[in-house]
Amino acid sequence: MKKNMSIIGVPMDLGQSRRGVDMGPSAIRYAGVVETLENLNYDIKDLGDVPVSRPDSKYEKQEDNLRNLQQVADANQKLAEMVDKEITGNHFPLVLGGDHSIAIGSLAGIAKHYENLGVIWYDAHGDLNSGDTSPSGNIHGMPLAVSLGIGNEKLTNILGYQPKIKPENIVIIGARSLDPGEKDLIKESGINVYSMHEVDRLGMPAVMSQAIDYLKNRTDGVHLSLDLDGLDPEEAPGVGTPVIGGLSYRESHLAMEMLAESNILTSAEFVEVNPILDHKNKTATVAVGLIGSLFGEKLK
Ligand code: B3U
Ligand code: MN
Ligand code: MN
Repeated sequence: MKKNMSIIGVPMDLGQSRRGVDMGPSAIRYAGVVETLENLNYDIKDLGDVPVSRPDSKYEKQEDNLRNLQQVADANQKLAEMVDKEITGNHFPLVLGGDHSIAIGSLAGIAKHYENLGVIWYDAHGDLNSGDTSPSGNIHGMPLAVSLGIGNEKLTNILGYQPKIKPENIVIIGARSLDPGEKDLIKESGINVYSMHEVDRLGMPAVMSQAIDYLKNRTDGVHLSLDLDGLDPEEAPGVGTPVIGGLSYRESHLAMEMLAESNILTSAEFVEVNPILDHKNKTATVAVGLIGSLFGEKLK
């Protein structure tokens, strides 16, 4: 893993309808992310936060059933440019959200640098909706579809190219709440999914070693997009759309440790921490613990 790392915060809450997730980057910093990584001998440059505008009116739907489309597109454009620049400068980008719509900008900035980017999507949800299939109009339920080139051009065409990723290079882990349109897309596109059913059946060690072997053989870089609602809400209560029956704290640490050992990761983001819904910053603290495992805490 690269020892030079850049942290970018995205105080975004416009991709969904509950206030508070914009404070996620502050909560994760407050829980000690920089200190944790410095103790693991990373050279950290904290670039601060990407500017995010306020909505015009109350979280309005704009064209194509998309809430706050223009504001979400603008912030993701800036994020994409920053991520692109950090990778060009040989820094590992670690992006802190914010709601999951920020993966649109992260992936736009990252995927330019790889022929065959792999993505691990650790999440209760598939985030594979478009304006046509979304039950909510919330863009945080759409970033994977957008990165496949599905959806409004203002989102799919950030940095002027699309698609960003290929369906067969995606591995979703922890899914337990998929909308009908998302299930159809998974079936027809060849996206790999380890839902909670597979995690229960195979166990996390087998799931992670299969996912790692698969991606190692076919990709030239791997991005981890970790939505804290992938974990069980008992352990990560500070999220906007909790779904019971999730991945445990221990399973999640093991997953991060196996990723650390594999050395395949080239970028990462941690999203959906909502301090207003949290208990004593527990979810941000869990996020920082997972970041520690992901960057080699156990290996030292
Ligand atoms: N699939 C639903 C709910 C949802 C997606 N992502 C989150 N929630 N966090 C939707 O609105 O697209
Ligand atoms: Mn998500
Ligand atoms: Mn989710």
